[in-house]
Amino acid sequence: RVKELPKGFVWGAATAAFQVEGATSIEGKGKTMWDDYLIEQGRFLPDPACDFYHRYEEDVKLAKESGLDALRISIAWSRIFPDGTGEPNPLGVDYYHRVFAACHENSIEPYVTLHHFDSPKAIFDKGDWLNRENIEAFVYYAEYCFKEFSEVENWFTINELFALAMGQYITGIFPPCHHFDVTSAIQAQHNELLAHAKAVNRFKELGIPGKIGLIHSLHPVYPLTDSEEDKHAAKLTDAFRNRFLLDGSFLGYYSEDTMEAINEILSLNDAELEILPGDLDILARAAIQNDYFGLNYYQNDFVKSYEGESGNTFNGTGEKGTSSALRFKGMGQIVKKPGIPTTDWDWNIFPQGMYDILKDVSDSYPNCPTIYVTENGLGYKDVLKTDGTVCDDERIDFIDQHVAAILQARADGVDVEGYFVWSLQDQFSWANGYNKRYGLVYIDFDTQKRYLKKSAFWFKKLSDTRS
Ligand code: BGP
Repeated sequence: RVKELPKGFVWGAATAAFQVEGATSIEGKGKTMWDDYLIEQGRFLPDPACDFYHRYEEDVKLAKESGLDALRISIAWSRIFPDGTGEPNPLGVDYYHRVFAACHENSIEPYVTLHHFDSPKAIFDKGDWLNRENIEAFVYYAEYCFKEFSEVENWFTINELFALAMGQYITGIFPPCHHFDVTSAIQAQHNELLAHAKAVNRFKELGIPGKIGLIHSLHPVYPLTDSEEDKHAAKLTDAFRNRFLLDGSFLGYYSEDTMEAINEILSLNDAELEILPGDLDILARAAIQNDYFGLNYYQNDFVKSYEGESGNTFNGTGEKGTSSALRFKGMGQIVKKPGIPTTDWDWNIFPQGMYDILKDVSDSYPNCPTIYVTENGLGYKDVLKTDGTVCDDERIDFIDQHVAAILQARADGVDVEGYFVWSLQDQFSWANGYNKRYGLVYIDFDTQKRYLKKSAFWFKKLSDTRS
């Protein structure tokens, strides 16, 4: 399949602070929205995860050995501002300077996300993204980072606004665990778009050298059948899951088509969205100032029309077949399609979706700048053999097929310039814990020993084809 990569193509891996660092309560770090919740839930803890806080030098070297020249890292807001705002914590600031230095010593470019699902507890307790005061706190934090970490050239404001809002307010698998609270889900996304836009506008006003963008996880949506009902359900789902955020990010307003679908969903759920005067001006200013767009793609959605009440069952254990269709009143239901392979966590494996969504974004949003695929990967129950090897052929095959789709989109005119596999190393998964492994590097969580998987060697081989 993929024999070589284009010259200059960015070849990286992604991580997120809370999923790798551990060290959740030392050296002045404040709590996040997750700390108490995970203890109460009692399934798995985020400490020490893969102890990146203490082992970042080793991991960055392993990234180099795997042929990476870019690494997505997120800053934990509550490591810089333990209470979300106020005075910075010098130990947290120093830690990230050291991480970025380690990257640069290994010729790895850090791509830095400011918010990756980990609002400080103080911010979360005040309503998280639903409270507009927190938007200002985010911009304050962002501005501090832009100025302090001048060694960083590539920034992302917020990771996966949709996945966060869905987890928090629709499926209830992220704190505060509300179910089908449609008003909060849509409002949180609008407010996050504002936070992103304000941070981008500030970045440009201050003339910060470097580049900035945001990250959306997109699922291309396909009607299960050709029936008018399924097509309509797919249109609604696409508006709710993709268009609302893409419009807000790259048009600077929500198009009539999108709002027609969103309003249909809102009215059937007795939900509402508040857009204040001035909001759209803020979005419009940012919409033309993004330097790049980070697109995360894991899977697509097949959609069937649905008339009943909302509900779903989540597979957070990796026992194949234990999730149910997501049934969403007034929108549709997301179902499996016979013949389409799935992972142990019931995620579709559908590389065609990567091509389709890249093409769609590039064709529909002329303001969308250069795209990086900032996450894609396979959650798998990898096995470490006694000889220290991990033979993850399934992962290699998955990445290979998806990178092939990206290169095809590129050949067909899409400006896509890089790929970040999720993830560099096995790490903590928000709603699945530790048996869902994604890394190029295997972590023995008992000993914290690292082992390069077969996929890391494959990644390195492809990396070398660029020179
Ligand atoms: C994305 C997140 C990541 C990561 C990944 C895999 O939505 O940005 O943080 O966790 O998905 O998801 P999961 O861990 O649920 O399998």
